[in-house]
Amino acid sequence: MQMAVGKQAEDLVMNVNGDGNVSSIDARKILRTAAGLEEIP
Ligand SMILES: [Ca+2]
Repeated sequence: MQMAVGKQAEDLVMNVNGDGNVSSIDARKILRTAAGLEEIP
């Protein structure tokens, strides 16, 4: 809930798949990207 109000900038950074919200899918994608398994388009 805090992310929805006070962390908009961080929210956009973490929304790597561009669906408008940050979820475990984004978190997983970030981890995979960091590990070199996947690229952010
Ligand atoms: Ca997302």
